[in-house]
Amino acid sequence: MAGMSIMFKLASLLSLISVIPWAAYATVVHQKFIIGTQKVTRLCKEQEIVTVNGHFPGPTLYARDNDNVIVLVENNGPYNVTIHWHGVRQLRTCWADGPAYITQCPITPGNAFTYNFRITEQEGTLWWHAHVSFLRATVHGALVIYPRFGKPYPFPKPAAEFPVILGEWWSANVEDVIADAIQRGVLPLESDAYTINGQPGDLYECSANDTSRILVRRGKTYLIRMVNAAMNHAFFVKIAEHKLKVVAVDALYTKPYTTDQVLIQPGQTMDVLITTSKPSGLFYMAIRVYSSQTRGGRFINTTTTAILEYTGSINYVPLMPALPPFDDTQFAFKFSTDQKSLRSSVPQRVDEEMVITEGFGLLTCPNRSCEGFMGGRAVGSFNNISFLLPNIDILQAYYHGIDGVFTRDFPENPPLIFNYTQQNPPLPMSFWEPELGTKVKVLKFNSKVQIVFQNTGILTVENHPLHLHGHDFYVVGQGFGNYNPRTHPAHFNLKDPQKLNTVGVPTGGWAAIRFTANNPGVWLMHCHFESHTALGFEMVFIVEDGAGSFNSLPPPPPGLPHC
Ligand SMILES: *[C@@H]1O[C@H](CO)[C@@H](O)[C@H](O)[C@H]1NC(C)=O
Ligand SMILES: *[C@@H]1O[C@H](CO)[C@@H](O)[C@H](O)[C@H]1NC(C)=O
Ligand SMILES: *[C@@H]1O[C@H](CO)[C@@H](O)[C@H](O)[C@H]1NC(C)=O
Ligand SMILES: *[C@@H]1O[C@H](CO)[C@@H](O)[C@H](O)[C@H]1NC(C)=O
Ligand SMILES: *[C@@H]1O[C@H](CO)[C@@H](O)[C@H](O)[C@H]1NC(C)=O
Ligand SMILES: *[C@@H]1O[C@H](CO)[C@@H](O)[C@H](O)[C@H]1NC(C)=O
Ligand SMILES: [Cu+2]
Repeated sequence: MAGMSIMFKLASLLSLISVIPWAAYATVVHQKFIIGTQKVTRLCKEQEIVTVNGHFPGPTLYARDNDNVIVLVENNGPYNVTIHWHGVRQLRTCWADGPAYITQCPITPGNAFTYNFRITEQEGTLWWHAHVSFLRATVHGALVIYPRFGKPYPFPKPAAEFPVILGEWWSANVEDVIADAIQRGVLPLESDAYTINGQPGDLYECSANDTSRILVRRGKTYLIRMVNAAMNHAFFVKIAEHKLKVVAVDALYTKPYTTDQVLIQPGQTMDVLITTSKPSGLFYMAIRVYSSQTRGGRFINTTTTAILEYTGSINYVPLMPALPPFDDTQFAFKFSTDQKSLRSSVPQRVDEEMVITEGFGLLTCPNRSCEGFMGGRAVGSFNNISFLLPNIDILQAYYHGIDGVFTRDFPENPPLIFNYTQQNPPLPMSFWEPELGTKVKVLKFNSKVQIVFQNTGILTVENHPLHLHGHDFYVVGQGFGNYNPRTHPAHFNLKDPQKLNTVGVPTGGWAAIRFTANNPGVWLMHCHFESHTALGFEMVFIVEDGAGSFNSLPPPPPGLPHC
C-alpha cells in the first residue's frame, strides 16, 4: 500500500508542478523499479508472483510529451528481466527498447540497468512490461503521457481520469507454465481468470470483496486510460448504460468515435471518454474474450467485472451490460475499420513493399514424441520462418559487427502463393513445417515501407495482434481471404487511416500497413499473443543509419547488460 500512495503522491505532485511556469523546462522524470516477488491471493489461492515495487499491476508512470524518462530497474527477483516501453518511439534510443536478446541481454538477478529515453511527439496512454519469457503476465503498468505544458487535449478536459488495466491471472507460476508448454511442444495452459486492475471481480470465486471500483460523480466526463496487458486474448469491453467515446488508440489521437463497446487487442492502449449521465447507481464494466479461432478456440469463457459507482449509491445492485458473443468477428472488423486518425500524413508512395504471412505450423519430432498435434511441436512463423532467439542480442551483434548471430535474408514475400486462409479442404501437410532461423530484414533509413500481413489457415484460422517496435504505422487496408496486389491497393485509405503500434490482423484475412523507417536500430515485430511470441511468431527489422549523427544510432549506454 505504501508504494501505491507514493504513486498517487507522484501523480498529484506532477499536477501541482504543472501549474508552475518553470516546470515547462523541468523535463526529467525519474523512477526506480525494484523487481521482486510477492505473495498475493486471487481465486482463493495464494500465489507468489514477480512484481515491480511490490505491486500488481505495477506503478503508473506519468510524463509529458518531450520529457526525458529515466528508470533504474533493479532486479531483486529470481528471473532474468528486461522492461519494454510499449509504443514509445525510442527515437535514436533503440538500446532502451527492452526486448531480451533483440536490443539487450537480460538484467540478471542481483543486477540493475537504467533505461533512459525521451518521449517524442506522443500523447495519451502507453504502457511498460517485461519483455522476456512470460514475466509480463504480472510485470506491467501504465505509462501516461500528458500533452506538453500549456497544450490542451483535442477534446474538453475531463473531470478526472483513471487507468483500466486488463490482464490475465494464472493460479500457477507463469514461468513454469511456459517452460512446460515449450518442453512438451504445445500451447501454454490457459489462464484461470481475466482481471481489471489486478482483480477478477464479482463473478469469480473469492473475488467479490476485492472487485475494482471506480468512483464517479454524475454529470461529468471521465477519461479511461485502458491498457490490454493480457497475455493471449483480445477483449470486448462494455459499461452498462454508458456510451464509450474512443479518442486515442496507442497514444495516437483518433476522430472521436462513440460506441456501446470497444475491442482492444493485447498490446493496445485506448483512451476512452465516458459521461456520467445517470442520476445514480452501480454499473458493471465487463470484459469478455474475443476469440476468432474457428477450430475450437481455447479460452476461459468467463466475464470479468469492475464497478462504476456513482457517489452515494450504496444500496444498488450493479447493472450488467449485454456483451457480444465471443466470436463476433463482424463487430471486431467494423470497429477496427471505423477508427480514423485525427491527424495523418500517410506515405503516398512506397520504396519497400513486403507481404508477410503469419500462421501456425508443426515441426515433426522424433517418433512423434512431442505432445502437439500428431506428435509434433506447434510453432509460429512469418513468411514460413519461425524465429529463433539468439544467445546475444541482435543490436549488439549489429552494432559491433559480430558475425553468426543473425542473417539478413528475411524474405520480402511468402515462399509459396496459395489460398492462404483456406480451411476446407485443409491445406496440404507439405506446407506445415516452416524453416527455423534468426533472419532480419534491413531497411534503408527514411524508406517508406508497406507491409501486408496475411494470415494463413495452416492448422488454425485466427486473428493475430501484430506489434512493431520503434515505429507507429498507418493501417491503410484490411480484408478477408487473400490480399490481392492488383485490386486491393486501389481501395486503400491514404487520407485518414488509423495509426497504431499494434494491429489486429482480421481472422482469415489481411491488413496493410505503411510507415517511414526513420528510427535507426534493431526493431522487433511480433505477435502480441505471448503464447505465439514464445513459439516463434517474431521477426526483426534493422533500420540503417541515415546521414549525420542526428540520424544515426548512438553508442550503447553505460551499464548495458552483457550475456
Ligand atoms: C467478504 O466480506 C464479507 C463482509 O465483510 C466477509 O464476511 C467475507 O468473509 C468476505 N469474504 C472473503 C472471501 O474475504
Ligand atoms: C460462453 O458463455 C456464454 C454465456 O455465459 C454462453 O452463451 C456461450 O455459449 C458460452 N460459449 C462457449 C464457447 O462456451
Ligand atoms: C524411435 O522408435 C524406434 C522403434 O521403436 C527406436 O528404435 C528408436 O530408438 C526411436 N528413436 C528415438 C529418437 O527415440
Ligand atoms: C484458390 O481457390 C480458388 C477457388 O477455390 C481457385 O480457383 C484458385 O485457383 C485457388 N488459388 C490458388 C493459388 O491455389
Ligand atoms: C516452408 O518451408 C518448408 C521447407 O522449405 C517447405 O517444405 C514448406 O512447404 C514451406 N511452407 C510454406 C507454407 O511456405
Ligand atoms: C539469464 O541471462 C543470462 C545472460 O544472458 C544467461 O546466460 C542465462 O542463461 C539466463 N538465464 C536463464 C534462466 O534464461
Ligand atoms: Cu499470433
